[in-house]
Amino acid sequence: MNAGVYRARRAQLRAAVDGGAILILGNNDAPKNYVDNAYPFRQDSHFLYYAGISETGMAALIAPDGRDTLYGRPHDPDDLVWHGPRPHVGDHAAAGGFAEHRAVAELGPDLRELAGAGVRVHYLPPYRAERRFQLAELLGGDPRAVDGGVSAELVRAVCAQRLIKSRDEVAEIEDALAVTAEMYRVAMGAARPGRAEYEVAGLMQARALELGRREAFTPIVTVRGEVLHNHSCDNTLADGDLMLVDSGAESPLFYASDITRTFPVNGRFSDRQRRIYEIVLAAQMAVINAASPAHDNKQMHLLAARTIAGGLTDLGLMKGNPDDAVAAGAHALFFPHGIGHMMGLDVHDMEDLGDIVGYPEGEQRSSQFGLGFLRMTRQLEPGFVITVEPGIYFIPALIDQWRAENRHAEFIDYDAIEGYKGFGGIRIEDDLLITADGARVLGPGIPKTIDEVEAACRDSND
Ligand SMILES: [Mn+2]
Repeated sequence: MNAGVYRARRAQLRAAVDGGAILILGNNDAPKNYVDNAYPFRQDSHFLYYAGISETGMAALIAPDGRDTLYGRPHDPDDLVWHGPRPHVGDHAAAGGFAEHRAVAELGPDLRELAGAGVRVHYLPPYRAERRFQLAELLGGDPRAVDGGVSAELVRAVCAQRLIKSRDEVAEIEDALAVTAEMYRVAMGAARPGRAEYEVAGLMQARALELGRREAFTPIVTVRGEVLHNHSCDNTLADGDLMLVDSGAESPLFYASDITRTFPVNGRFSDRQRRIYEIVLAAQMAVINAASPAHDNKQMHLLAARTIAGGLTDLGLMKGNPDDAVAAGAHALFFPHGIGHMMGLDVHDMEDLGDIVGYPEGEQRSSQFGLGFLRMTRQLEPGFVITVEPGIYFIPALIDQWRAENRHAEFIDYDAIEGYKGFGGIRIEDDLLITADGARVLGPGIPKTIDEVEAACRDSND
């Protein structure tokens, strides 16, 4: 994006924070096992939003007088040998629309000078331990006091601004989704009995890399879909298994995409898999069709939950009135997580800022199992990008535990679900833009109906 975009974003932020200077720190390399062997660098998302520069050792200072300064590492002659020529801090400053640029070594003295003149320095909550020490050193204080000094005003202002996605940001997300669609085409074609989960994961990652992209988060590629955040992929795919893949590529400007598809390893859903799949798909489509600024996201969650409870009641796995079952929380045995979350530069957008992103101020998370995992209850607004990701899972240990407690026995037929242990899980996830009067599924179509998924599974890659 051009320099004017970043300048305008900073001006809007400055206007939303009443006085003081605003410090947005970039990320440094994060060591894996020693300093020079680092994790792949990922810039801080707030820094990307307000400065647009993906490089280590930088900071942006948004001054009350409107003269913004970019801080960066000056050139070290050795860098030329190890890292090759790279842009000067001044070049970055011009690209980001900064009036001033200085060596990062000047940041501490500059901040202490501001503090000495009685100017408050607003900063965001640190999510890396190293950042706490950096802030303490820069501002002259105790690392243990850093969290207490976070600016609630700045958190509110950044959140309000980043929640609403511009046309250019939506285009970035759709660009990421085009790559993600390719990754799913590969995955559905590659899955077959005898292959390992890691082979499918590797082929998906290879497709992203071939297209010059990285994954936006550690993917889930598993036939044990009932383990919600299953990051191991050592299982061998077997005839009759369902494979659940939750993955997404990053855009050129580091926006995320987040898609889940569940497909049969042998290319054809069994009747039982088909029936459960149709319920999950119905829940997802109900939310996609209903989502608009007229609703809040808790309503969307409960709509999905009622659709799931209704479907499972028709199947004979649940019983009684589905609405009452959802009010009691009985559906959470099968659908224990939330319907979705904000998405943008972060896959869970701004989760580092806390529940202020998804919850109206003062509203606490529910204490009910399942509903408490919902990351967002907010009223939907035009420009929000959210995920819609209902699922049905058969988690043997949870079924046993609830059955032993006779929990919600008036709504759950425990005898009927006994035979579903080993079924795994089904989740279907898309990314949704809220518009003035409805919502639009972002990106190119990725096979989702039973016919589409089975056809994509038949398209072998080799
Ligand atoms: Mn998601």
